[in-house]
Amino acid sequence: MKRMEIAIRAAKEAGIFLKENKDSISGLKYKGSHTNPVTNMDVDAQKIIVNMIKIYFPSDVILAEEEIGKNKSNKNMWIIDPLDGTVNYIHRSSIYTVSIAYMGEKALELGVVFAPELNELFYAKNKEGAYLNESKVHVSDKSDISLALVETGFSYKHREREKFIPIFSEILQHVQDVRVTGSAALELCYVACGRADGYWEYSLSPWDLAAGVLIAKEAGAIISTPSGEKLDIFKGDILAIAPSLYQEFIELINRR
Ligand code: LIP
Repeated sequence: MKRMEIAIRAAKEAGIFLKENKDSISGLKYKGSHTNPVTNMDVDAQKIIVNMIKIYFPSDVILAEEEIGKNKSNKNMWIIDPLDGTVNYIHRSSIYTVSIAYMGEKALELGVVFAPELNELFYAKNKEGAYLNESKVHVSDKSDISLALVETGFSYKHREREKFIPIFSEILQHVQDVRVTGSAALELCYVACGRADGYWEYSLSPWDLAAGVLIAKEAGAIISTPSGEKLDIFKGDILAIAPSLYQEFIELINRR
């Protein structure tokens, strides 16, 4: 059994579990502040994924959002967000995903993002293109930033939110519109399939980013930090954007 097959099977099983048990949310806790909730559903969805991986790849290392004593490696491991969009989920929104990636020795090897209530499965393998369900996807060819629809998100950390507002204001004045969906993984996939022309956000976790970054890259997006440096998913600042918008967007976002 190949890792991609297990990743897709696990994402679908965990996603269907989340969808079918939305009214069984309990054990609502907060990690640090009221803006960062965790529920029994995050933990139970993660168990579905981790148990399946351990059956087929018992010696694989796993980094998962709700894992106690998270592994300290940064390669040859699974990177899992069992429920990306937790705030949306606890408010009964349908905008949430399961995100599963595998980081090899030098690069991300596979990424799977499943949105169960949208019935959308995004996936990619390194150097093999990006797909939505059975169709190959590509970033948009937008070149006029005033006509660009870009996505972003608000950090759980209050001090980050205060710093973010001036940047948000600058971008909002120069693009067609800005959207915040609450799931980094889905926002990266929307850049991959051209529904959005770019996405940027700060202070994310590696599990928010890993799968969506590979999918967006394989669909032709330029991937960097918002300041134009090489992305490190373990540092959490991300820009994924259609190539023809990159230079102008970088200049805009670094005015503040
Ligand atoms: C969320 C991200 C989102 C970000 C939220 C949160 P979670 O991940 O997907 O983009 O704005 O602050 O980090 O916590 O729902 O897995």
